[in-house]
Amino acid sequence: MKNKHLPTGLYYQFPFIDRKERAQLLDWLATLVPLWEMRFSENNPPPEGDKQRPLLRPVYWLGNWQFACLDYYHPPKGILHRCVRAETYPLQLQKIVDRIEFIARKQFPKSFIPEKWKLNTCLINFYGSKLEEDKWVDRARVGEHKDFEPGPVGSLSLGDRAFFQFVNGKGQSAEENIVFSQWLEDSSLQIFAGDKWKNKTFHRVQRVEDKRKEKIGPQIADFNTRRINFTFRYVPEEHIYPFKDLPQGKQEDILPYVQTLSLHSSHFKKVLTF
Ligand SMILES: O=C(O)CCC(=O)C(=O)O
Repeated sequence: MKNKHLPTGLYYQFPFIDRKERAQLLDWLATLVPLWEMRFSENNPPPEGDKQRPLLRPVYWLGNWQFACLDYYHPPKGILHRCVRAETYPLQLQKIVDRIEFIARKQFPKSFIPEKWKLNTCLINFYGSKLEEDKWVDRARVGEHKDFEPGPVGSLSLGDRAFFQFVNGKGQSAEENIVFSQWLEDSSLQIFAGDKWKNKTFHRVQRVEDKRKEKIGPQIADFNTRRINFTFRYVPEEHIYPFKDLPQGKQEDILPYVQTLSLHSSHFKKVLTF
């Protein structure tokens, strides 16, 4: 199913990847060791009224890692020392990304695509349930937010389907707040672009079904993954920093994460030897 009746700036294709590509991606995903990051750190403590907390889910980043405690990429002001050079895409993923870029350039007006735009950044979100004091607690959702990286964002979904919405405001649940809803199926591609979907509205994942009962992703302690989503974004190269170029306090804050990553990633192993 393709895009027939979607508003300008939205694209949806199901299925987008075939069974072989899906199987290859799942084999590779099983080798990852995602991080369960804390929102804040020693040098970036919670602001008044907020508190230290783990993220809702484990994540993995490719291209550059936007550590939560470095406050994510948020142009125009929040660009310095937020994106840390990370692993490149494995070949099978790069081929998929090339196809997504091709579709975006073909589907959207030129004005939606920034100069030098390429999907050089990927956030992999692991959605599922967490074991907390002997109870499985559903953590498979994302609250209203914007992806601040410029240009189209591509989103590839694996596993149970997710109910995804664009909404006008943060934290309002009224029906009239909802601008557009879309079920994101296993192996589907969604792309969103342009002022309306990137800047004017927020997006969220309201819920993820629990129907497929398929084991996907790596083993994660006390966590049961039922959906994995890749969002591909663009960060200008000049805003991506090697670990060694971060100020000392920021290096200290993310060092435990980099050490953990280095146990399984040759990229992060090298980072620590310089
Ligand atoms: O999981 C999804 O479909 C959306 C994820 C998302 O909103 C994000 O990574 O910013």
